[in-house]
Amino acid sequence: MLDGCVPWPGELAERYRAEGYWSGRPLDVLLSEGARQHPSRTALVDADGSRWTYAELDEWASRLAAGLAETGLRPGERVVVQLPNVPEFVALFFGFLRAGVLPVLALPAHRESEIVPLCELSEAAAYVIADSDGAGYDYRELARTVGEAVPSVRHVFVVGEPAEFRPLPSASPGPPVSVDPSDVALFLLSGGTTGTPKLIPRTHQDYLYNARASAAVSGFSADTRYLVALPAAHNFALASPGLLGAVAAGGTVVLAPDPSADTAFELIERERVTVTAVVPPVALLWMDAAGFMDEDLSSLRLLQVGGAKLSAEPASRVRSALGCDLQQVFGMAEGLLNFTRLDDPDELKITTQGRPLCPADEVLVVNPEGDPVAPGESGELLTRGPYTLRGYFRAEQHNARSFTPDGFYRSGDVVRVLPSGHLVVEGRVKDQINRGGEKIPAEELENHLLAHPAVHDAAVVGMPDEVMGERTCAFLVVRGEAPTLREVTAFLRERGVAAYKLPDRLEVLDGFPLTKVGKVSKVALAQRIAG
Ligand code: J2J
Repeated sequence: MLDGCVPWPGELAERYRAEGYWSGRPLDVLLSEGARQHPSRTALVDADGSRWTYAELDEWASRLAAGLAETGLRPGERVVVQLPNVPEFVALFFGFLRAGVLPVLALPAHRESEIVPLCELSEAAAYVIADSDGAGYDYRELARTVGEAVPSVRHVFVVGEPAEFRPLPSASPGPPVSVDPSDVALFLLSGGTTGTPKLIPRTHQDYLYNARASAAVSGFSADTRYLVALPAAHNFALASPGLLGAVAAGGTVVLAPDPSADTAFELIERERVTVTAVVPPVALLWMDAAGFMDEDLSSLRLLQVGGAKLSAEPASRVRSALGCDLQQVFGMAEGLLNFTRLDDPDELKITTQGRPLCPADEVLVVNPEGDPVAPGESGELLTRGPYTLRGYFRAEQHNARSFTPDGFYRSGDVVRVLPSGHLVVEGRVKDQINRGGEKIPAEELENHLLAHPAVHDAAVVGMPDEVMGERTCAFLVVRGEAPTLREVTAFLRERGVAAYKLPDRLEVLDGFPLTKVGKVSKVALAQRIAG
């Protein structure tokens, strides 16, 4: 396995192979087999209505792969990819797999403070962007900063107007590069809890299983038309089952530039979309909008909701509001995916976050001492399995804390397991805010706040919010005059912090409440602003 990654131990690897979860095939077979089996079916449709068959997408990916190689990118090198939901994302994703070059999937919302450390940590050889986000933000500016700050970045490729950079490379396809299916295919980003980014290596065969098994459990077929409403770089929209699941099933991927009801409903009607995945605030918005918008949503059969907890009340309204079935998905880019099943009773679909995808997923629920709780009691979810990472990339110290000695990933989520095996997510022990599915590592934001000249101490906590689930409150102890929320957010933007990480509220205190062991008590802080 790539240096800096932690492989599965031999015994478990043997089991995953023997039981058929690891097929020993590269991830790219999803597209290459599709192109062989049904070349003329529609694989991809973009927001403007441009369409690509499986054969065309396959050819495009091969040309990109050849272009990447011709540019001098070698197998095993990393490339940070930051693209919106454009067709180039899909073609390039497969192009990278074919060239053996490893994409590091950043989100379009990321800015300098996320992208520079990512490029450094991954020692990225290149950076791929769109020219702009369509709303006035110019990624080429960010690329200039990256180019100056990170010497390993040799190339910047731009979808759109390249300015001084390069367009996406393209060349006549050469012989395929052979890849080891047990090695890394791509890197996903962790939601994180610390001050520095964490990269999640996903191997060819683990991600292939992830996409195929998710597609099966969600009933994907050749008739599936999947709307990519969340960022395609997110594990949910990419592979749970996401666009890779749709390709695995021989279905069609439809790209939405944003998840607004206006955009999504129009595409659902135009393309007869059958399934999509959203975060809870988007589901709430869509349910409200469906009441007064008149697009025809009758093609929609399934709405997947995950990324943050969907409460039972809105969950119970999905069918009447949108005319489709609900599937709750509790997943993580680190691996473990839980789905409610299509044939589960309504009660489970509405009140649980699903059960593990794979029979070989091991789930432990433990108390703060690390001992298993009694069945049905709540505790922290630990997990290992055929598609759950064994360690973050180049993060030995962090790995020692994030994994048990026998390789279970400490999810930081507090869950309870029902007799049926379904999990109910009850909370969290990790120091992270989940703002409508977008994850904010508290320590990272606190470090940025501490850089402000008037800030003596900072503590960030989540506050309950009806729509977002949580919003972010920054508590500050200040020197001299306290800055306003507007000043603080302007300061954070200036530092290149992604907009979704900006605090929604500011509270200034003389000092922080402490726990018995003298640490800042986030529980006490959260209580101050609850309700
Ligand atoms: C409560 N919390 C949830 C849920 C994720 C599918 C779906 C989601 C993600 C994802 C994903 C939750 N109820 N239904 O990768 O493939 C919180 C938990 C979890 C963290 C992971 C996928 N679904 N969560 O959200 O890596 O705290 O993945 O540990 O972004 O989101 O975040 P992320």
